Amino acid sequence: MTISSLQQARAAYQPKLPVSLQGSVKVCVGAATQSVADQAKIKELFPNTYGLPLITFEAAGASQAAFPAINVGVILSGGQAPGGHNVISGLFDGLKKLNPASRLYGFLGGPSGLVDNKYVEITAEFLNPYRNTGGFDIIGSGRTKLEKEAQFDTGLANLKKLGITALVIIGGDDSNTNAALLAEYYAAKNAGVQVIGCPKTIDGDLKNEMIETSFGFDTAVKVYSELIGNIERDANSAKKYWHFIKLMGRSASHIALEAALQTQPNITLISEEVFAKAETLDEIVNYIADIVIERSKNGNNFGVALIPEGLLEFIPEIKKLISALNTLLAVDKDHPDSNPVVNELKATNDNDQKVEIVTRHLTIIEPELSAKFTSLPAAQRIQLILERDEHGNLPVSQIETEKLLGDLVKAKVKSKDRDVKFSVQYHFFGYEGRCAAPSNFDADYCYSLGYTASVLIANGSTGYMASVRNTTAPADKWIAGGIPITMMMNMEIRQGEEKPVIQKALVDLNGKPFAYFKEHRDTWAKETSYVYPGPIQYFGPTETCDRTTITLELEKGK
Ligand code: FBP
Repeated sequence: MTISSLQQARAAYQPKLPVSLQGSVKVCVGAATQSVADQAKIKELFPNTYGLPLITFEAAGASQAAFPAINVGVILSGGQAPGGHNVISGLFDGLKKLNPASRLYGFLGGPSGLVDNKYVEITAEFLNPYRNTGGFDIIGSGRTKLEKEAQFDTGLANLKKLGITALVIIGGDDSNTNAALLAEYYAAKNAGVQVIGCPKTIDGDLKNEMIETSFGFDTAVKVYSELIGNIERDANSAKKYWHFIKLMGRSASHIALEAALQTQPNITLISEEVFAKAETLDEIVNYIADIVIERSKNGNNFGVALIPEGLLEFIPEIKKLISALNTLLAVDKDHPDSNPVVNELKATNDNDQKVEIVTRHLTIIEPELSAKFTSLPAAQRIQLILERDEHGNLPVSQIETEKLLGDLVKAKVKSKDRDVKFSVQYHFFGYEGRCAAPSNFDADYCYSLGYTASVLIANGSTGYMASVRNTTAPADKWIAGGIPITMMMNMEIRQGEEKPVIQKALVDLNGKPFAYFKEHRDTWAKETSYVYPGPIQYFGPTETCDRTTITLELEKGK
């Protein structure tokens, strides 16, 4: 493998660990836990893994007791997030420290690797070139949902073949929900396999009191903020374009909010606020158009607007439409050919025909929504009927919300004031940040999470998520331990069925990051208050290189 000079330099970086993990570890067992809601139901569904105690690690004075060699499996699940390779590095180093004869196997291509028995042994030689690098390419990732007993049983048989007694699942809220189901299933069967989760997703929506942030968020937002800053500088230099930038984050607007805090653009839409205020598409367009006109009156025919990719699903009228389309296009995985609408769609490659088929069926069940569907531009209509993923999600990253808004704002501005110049450029930042070389924060955080998982395994824990807290302090003061996954769960309706799931953390409209943004956004809209954060710094003073996100700092009262 040819590697860049930055990669060479980063290969020498030794991620920082909390003091508690630097030598022998003392395991402190805390109080029993409860799920965040629906306690009786979650308890009934997880009789073996409900109510487990919190676990915290402390530095032990005594030397570590001998630990037998074990075999462990690891899976990367879902979208890429910077730092995944370091979780594996931390897990590997932790396991080898406990017993150099322990082995780590990586299942290939995500959860499906476990079911299809596709794996590779992760040796030091194989792992070393991936340390501190971005990407998930060491073993690949995938979005197969591990939720059926048949998958669990096949997986177990494959784990047994390799003598694996513990499995680490690195994923987002859905994947960790499935980790909890797997942990419970194996515990109920006395299968002799522990399951540990790790909190991953650039979206930043897997967080709570015990999980301060999901890994990858820090790096991804820093990459987007660098790019947004560059665009702001271009906008402020040329003074002739508005830039509409869509930012990843399937549902939650944490990325858009953090990027706004880092770069102070003129407009940032926060989906959660749109939903709370039940705003219509027209109201949003009106809000943007008014800012465009006001800036133009001040001689500023330019600006930057950030749009979270999940926005459409948070506009109540469009949410209703998407939900009706989800029902219309739902595919039963056990009977994939049973939906006549989907079969009709599959029979044609012509987009106009596809839209016509959907409109016809929608008119029969929801005539009002059919009218809303028809009112949208053709490109967005076809994007709204794209195939859903295994979790039933609409692939929002493929919907050009920025263009939809751009077209509508153009028309609105013209209707309000014909003399206002409005010329728009479109961008979508998502994939650019997901595989970036992890920031120092993510490199350290991920390594610590992986290392924590190895200690949880040694402790015999199952159904836990690795947790590293106090992350706005220097890394040696971080608090490592384990949180029972059932503690983060509640019951939600998913694809028409009530299911136990990890609560997704959307932007808290009463939280400090949003409050700060709200206090400043009108000034940022009128004035040109851009901040240009520049690229992630890996080498230099700790205040520059180890700083985490503004979101985390505000949440932690820094
Ligand atoms: P995860 O929740 O699996 O981490 O993925 C998040 C994400 O990056 C979203 O921001 C984005 O909408 C989606 O993945 C894109 O998915 P895909 O990689 O399948 O295009």
